[in-house]
Amino acid sequence: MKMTSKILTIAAGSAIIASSLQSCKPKDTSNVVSGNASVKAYVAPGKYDEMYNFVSGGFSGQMSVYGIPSGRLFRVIPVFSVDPEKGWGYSEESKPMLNTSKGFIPWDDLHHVQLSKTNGDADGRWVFGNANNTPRVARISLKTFRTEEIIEIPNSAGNHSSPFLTENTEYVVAGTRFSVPSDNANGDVPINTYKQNFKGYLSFISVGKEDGKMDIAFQLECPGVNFDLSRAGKGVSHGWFFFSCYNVEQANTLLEVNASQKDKDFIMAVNWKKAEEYIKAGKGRKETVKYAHNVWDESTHSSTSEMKNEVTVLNVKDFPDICYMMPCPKSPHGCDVDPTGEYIVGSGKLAALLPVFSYSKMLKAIESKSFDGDYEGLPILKYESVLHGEVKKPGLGPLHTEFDAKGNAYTSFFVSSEIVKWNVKELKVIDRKPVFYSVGHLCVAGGDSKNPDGKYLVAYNKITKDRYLPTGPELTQSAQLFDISGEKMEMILDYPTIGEPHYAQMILADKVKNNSTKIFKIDENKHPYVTKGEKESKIVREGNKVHVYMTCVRSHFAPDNIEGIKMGDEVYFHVTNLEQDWDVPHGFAIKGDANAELLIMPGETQTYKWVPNGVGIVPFYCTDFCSALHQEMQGYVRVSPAGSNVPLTWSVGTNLPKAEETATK
Ligand code: K7E
Ligand code: CUA
Repeated sequence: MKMTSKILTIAAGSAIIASSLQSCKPKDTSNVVSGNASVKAYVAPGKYDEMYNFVSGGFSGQMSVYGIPSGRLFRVIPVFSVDPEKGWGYSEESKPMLNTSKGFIPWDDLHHVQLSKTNGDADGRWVFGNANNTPRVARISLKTFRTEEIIEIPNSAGNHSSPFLTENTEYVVAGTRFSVPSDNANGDVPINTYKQNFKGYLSFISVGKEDGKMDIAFQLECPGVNFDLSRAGKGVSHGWFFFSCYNVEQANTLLEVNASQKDKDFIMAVNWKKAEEYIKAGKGRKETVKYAHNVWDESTHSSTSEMKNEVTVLNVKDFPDICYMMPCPKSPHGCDVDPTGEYIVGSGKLAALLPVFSYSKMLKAIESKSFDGDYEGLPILKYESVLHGEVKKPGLGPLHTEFDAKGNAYTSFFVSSEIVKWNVKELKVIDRKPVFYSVGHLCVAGGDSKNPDGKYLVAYNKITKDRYLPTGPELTQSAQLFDISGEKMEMILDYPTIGEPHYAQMILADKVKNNSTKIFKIDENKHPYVTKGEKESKIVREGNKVHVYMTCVRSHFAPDNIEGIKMGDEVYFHVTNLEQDWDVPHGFAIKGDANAELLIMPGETQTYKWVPNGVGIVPFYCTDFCSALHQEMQGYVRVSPAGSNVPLTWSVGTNLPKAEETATK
């Protein structure tokens, strides 16, 4: 009886919170884009956009590339999910990229993108993304717009507070969303031993200055809370990192109620320079773990997956000058640092105000030990002594904040469905505009950098409802573009997006476009199965493995007639695209096979594994419309029964020597 009534109380409480978290529809849904505004988003046919916009795909696991201000979609870059369109996860070369300590995983959930930085500004070299579900960080090349590296993160679960970069891309940082027992601890424990057994790990992944190669430099073992989001300090606060934490109650069930009990959660300030010193001084402990490190090599057009087995861990409890807790009202989500590095904005999802913390006040509070007890051994700084001030009644359900170069901040409000512009120093609201509906992240051009470009803002909305033609129960997620060059924000465009966007970033096109790869030089192709000219094409049988060294060029494959393949064979088509011309990929697909297609870039070799599933003639063809005679770009394989003595033969341009003979057999 007692039990039941307790459950009812919890359920009722959760209903109240849940309903307050649902969005309310802004009143003036009639808000429309004026004729003048549409000109601002207009990019004439044949003209380039001003900015690249890299947008997370959420549960699609991919990253998409848009032009701003037109909102035109240029490319979907496969990252953590297989992409049959591009053969990602299907070609032999790309399969290792999706390998993990648990084997090949075809999907993930990508929430945050981060452009690599030099001196606090995007430098146009790489863009990073996080896998939320099976913790990983990916690095994508902005030369090839291809995922070049994926590193798995041990001791982590729900890699949400990730990937966030320090000012010179010294580290990509990843905080765990779920605290869990560490990988090498006995995890077979009751769930309600959370407080004793669950830990929260922060991972500092180093990034090679020239090649971008990632390596887990060290991990910080922290109290078992949920790390949600983070930002590096910059400028004055370079050397520090800030993480929003929720569930400091350490609840293990019904978090919507049980992790909303306390008036304040925390933003954890981490002195990573100090942590680095301790690591250099050998204070870390080595832990045996298992994680995959996958690297794409542009010269071999292939990837490798290496299993690693050790990380260095520092338990922050043993080093009291690394971590400090700043109280932050009500389940903070976004934790954003302004361009100067002095101000840190916490966005409590359930808070009716926006606290802005001061880095210099924080330093003073640490110096003068202005503490309010501790949280699991980590000093709690007094709220008043670290607070710059609060923005009062800014809106409902603040999530994320970005900045312009004029001292203004822009915050997204999920519940009240609006973007609010406010002045960081004076904490005064300047403007508010409704969005349609329930915005999650927002992105200002360069909005997390030291020198924001501040001309455009995009709101990434969670709910689309009546904005587009209905498409069944689910509607595309909607992005809304604002011109923020003036005092007031002006909405200039709606455009649909791929998957569910969370964070996105924008960069001036000039920083990227001239470095973009056009072709791969065939002379430099070091693929072990490359075929550098048609005359070199051949087929080699090794037992039941058959290697087809194939070329393609407008508009034929060589060879395009193959006989002597038998049931039980494993056939590897190593297809080299001989083109040396921009934007001329060829495709490769084969009838009735459970694999996808290949899409082979100029000068590249890619491999298609085929296990024949029936005796007979099996056609293959080019899937990418490459020339006027694309439809002629095709071929045949003859599959014979196991044990057949049909000899292995291949040709192009002539009928097989034994055509007549075999036809009569
Ligand atoms: Cu706010 Cu996953 Cu960054 Cu979505 S998160 S909105
Ligand atoms: Cu090659 Cu179509």
